[in-house]
Amino acid sequence: MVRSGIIYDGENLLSEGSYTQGIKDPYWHLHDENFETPYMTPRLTAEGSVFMGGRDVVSLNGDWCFAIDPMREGLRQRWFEHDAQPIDDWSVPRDYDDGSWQKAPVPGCWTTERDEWLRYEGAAWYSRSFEAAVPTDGDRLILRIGAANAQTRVFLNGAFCGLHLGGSTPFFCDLTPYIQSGENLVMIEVDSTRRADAVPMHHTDWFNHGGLYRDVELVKVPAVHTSHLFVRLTDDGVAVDLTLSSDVDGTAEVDIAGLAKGKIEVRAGAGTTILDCAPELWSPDSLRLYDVTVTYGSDRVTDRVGFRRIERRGRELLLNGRTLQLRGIGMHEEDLDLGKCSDEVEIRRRFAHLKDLGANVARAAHYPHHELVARVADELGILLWEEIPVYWAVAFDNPPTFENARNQLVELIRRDANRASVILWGVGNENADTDTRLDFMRGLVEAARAEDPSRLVTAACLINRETFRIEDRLADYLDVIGLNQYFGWYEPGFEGLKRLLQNSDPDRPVVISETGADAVAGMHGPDTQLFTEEYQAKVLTRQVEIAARADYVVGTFIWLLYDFRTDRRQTKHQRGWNLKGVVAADKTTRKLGFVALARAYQRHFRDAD
Ligand code: GCB
Repeated sequence: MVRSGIIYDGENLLSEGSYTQGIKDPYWHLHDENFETPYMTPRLTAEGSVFMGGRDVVSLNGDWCFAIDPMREGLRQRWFEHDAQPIDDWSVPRDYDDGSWQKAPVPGCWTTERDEWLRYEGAAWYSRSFEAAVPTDGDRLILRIGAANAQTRVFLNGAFCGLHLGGSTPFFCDLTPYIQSGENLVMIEVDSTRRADAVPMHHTDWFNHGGLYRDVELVKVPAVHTSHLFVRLTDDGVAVDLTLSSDVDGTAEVDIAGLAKGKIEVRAGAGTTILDCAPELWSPDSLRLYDVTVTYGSDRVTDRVGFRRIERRGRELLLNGRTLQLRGIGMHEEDLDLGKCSDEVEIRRRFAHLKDLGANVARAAHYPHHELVARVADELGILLWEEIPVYWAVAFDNPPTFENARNQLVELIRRDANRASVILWGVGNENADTDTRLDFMRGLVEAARAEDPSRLVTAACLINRETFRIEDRLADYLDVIGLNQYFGWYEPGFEGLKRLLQNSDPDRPVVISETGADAVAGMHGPDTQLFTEEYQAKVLTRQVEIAARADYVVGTFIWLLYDFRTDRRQTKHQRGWNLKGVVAADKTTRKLGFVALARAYQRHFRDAD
């Protein structure tokens, strides 16, 4: 194997050379600061998505070999090329030996794996082998990674397969060109370094967990396979959009069990049909899901889909034609033991708390949560706001940052397009109203609408502290205006909130997308004392009550369900935690605010009869 490297004449880097041929500098890897450049493309993007419903997969979850790599030696020395070399082989760097690495679980966050890794932010390598056969008849073998935070490079058998940007969406890597019969070695570099030009950027109010933290699996698909299937209710019946992996013409069959059957004429790899039928509608009170099967050639995919209509009329929100009020709660994906990992038990616990609050909707903040969240929400009748981490001051003037955000949005929409529970796509959170931000966000709104015309688009906007009005130029492009405001916490008292709501006269629905107050679980005192449970309870009660008086406010999302780790909070009460949860970080201890919020929701927001 030829290992290319840098030829160095003692002073200057001359050119790409070879480590084994004509070695001028055996220490080339010490001098090459462009070591990332060969591994920036190909990019793993939504274009490579595979529709997963109903497919057989081989799980690669389990213990992987693992090492942190703060100096980026894995790329500099090309560790992925050297596997299976004995460590007394003189031709390879002697800094690497993945067989003897420690084991780390996948899915898993290294930040919660060992105390000394809690604040390790940087690159780390995962490696494991698996058995496979070289696909025949044009079949493809695809690796799917549910999510890895935040920048991920995949290598198979020494070859670089692609780079994915973004820490919360699934991505796909076609391994077919590199697969060999028998044992294969996959190595994955996950880099959790925060960056100013990434999405999110380096400054956030949550903890930066690193890891390959969602499922990793292999799926074999035919040469022509379903990349995306989108099934939704329209005025004329059920629309089925099919996108195939290549530009073929043909006919696909669609079957919605107990409801309708039909054909989809596919031209240049895409087709739509509208099935004239009237499904029983899905709603939080009626959890009807239909089994949908689509077959194209030898490719057969399935999904369980609920049909419902979400729309806005003037300043109202309507679900299946009836007024909808959102009794909401924000959630992070964060766990004392699991970090960013979620499993079904954890997800069901969140939703059990949500139901106990009398809430009907969750804001899955501030990035795409585990895909099971929307599946379980479909099954339990909980509505969802899902969003991408365009949070605070992302590099709005940087086109690659926009492309990264757009790609994450499309990856999220393709993943959850068939989930009835998802009613809102959130495209941003608290971004200052500048010209570049407006262009950036308009682009995202357009991308969301192009990908999914059936849902509403929102963003969490800032209040204008000078005019006390809802005044964000982005509002004109949204279906629902989200408003983050913290009267009673960052702003003294509630008069400002009343003024703001009275001064404003939006032409579309508004939701309070965040409000709340920190409380130390177990700290009691008068309801005038900050950080007590009593004070938090008062803020939540007042907030819900005042917001409900404005007829254009169609709901509130309290910030938030559980206390969470965040390094930017360093008061004596917080010490690295945001304490706005109505439940403590143990996910068990309910604060007084929990009961207060449940009461306020019951009193002020009712479902339409
Ligand atoms: C916000 C942010 C959220 C923070 C929250 C807070 O406005 O959107 O991410 O955690 O305030 O607690 O201050």
